[in-house]
Amino acid sequence: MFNYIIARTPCKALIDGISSADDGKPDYDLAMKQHLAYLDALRKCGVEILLLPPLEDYPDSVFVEDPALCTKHCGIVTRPGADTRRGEIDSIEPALRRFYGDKIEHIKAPGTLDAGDVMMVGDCFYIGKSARTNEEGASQLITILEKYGMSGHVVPLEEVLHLKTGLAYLENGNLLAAGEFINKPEFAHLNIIEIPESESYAANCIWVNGTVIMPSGYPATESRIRELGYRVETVDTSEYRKVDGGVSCMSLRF
Ligand code: CIR
Repeated sequence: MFNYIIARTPCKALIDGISSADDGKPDYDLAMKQHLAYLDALRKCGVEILLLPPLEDYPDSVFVEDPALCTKHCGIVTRPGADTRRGEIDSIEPALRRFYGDKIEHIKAPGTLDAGDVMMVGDCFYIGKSARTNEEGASQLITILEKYGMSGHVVPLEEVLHLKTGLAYLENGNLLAAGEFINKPEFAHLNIIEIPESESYAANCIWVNGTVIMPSGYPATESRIRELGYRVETVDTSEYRKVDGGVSCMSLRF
């Protein structure tokens, strides 16, 4: 069960967020509307939301998933791999302290880690080694997790930005997987739900207390998730997709 969500209102500079999508810049007004609808979908899942104010100096700061990792036992302030995002940690740490008190840990230089590369499966965390998360960042995270009785395992990735760009754990042993993740031996013990290439963006979903929140417009994926018995909430994330973001990136869930 998740009780809390941390999210951040998108700033106007979102239109200058890092992008590899080649799909134009986000429309800020539409992005705001989509963000409100996303928060509504979360509220329906019975969580309390802490909404942080926009940070104009950080175009990608709506993607709160990357500068922090929230576990059952501690909050971890990461060290984001992109220079333009590193300063986001200064304003996420006070938010974490409200929930975790002094149980706050940090990823330190030369480690880098975006928590979009970290997927929680119970007490075990899979850590993508990516363009944003380096070996040192991953190994620091494993040390922190072990200190609190949890574990971490590194998964190299090549094709996508973050581990959770192509994977979503829906609890109960069910894992949505797209592209390079479909056949990874690390996940062979889980029930893999294969996302077709044409819907690969929909692999980025979140499970929140029995409901799966997913992007709208991906009917094959949606029906597979429904067949598994989940309640589904769809949200339009078109403006976030333009800056490589999706459903998971816009919240911390714990
Ligand atoms: C970035 O490149 O950092 C942002 N434009 C997108 C971050 C997406 N975050 C995530 O997948 N956790």
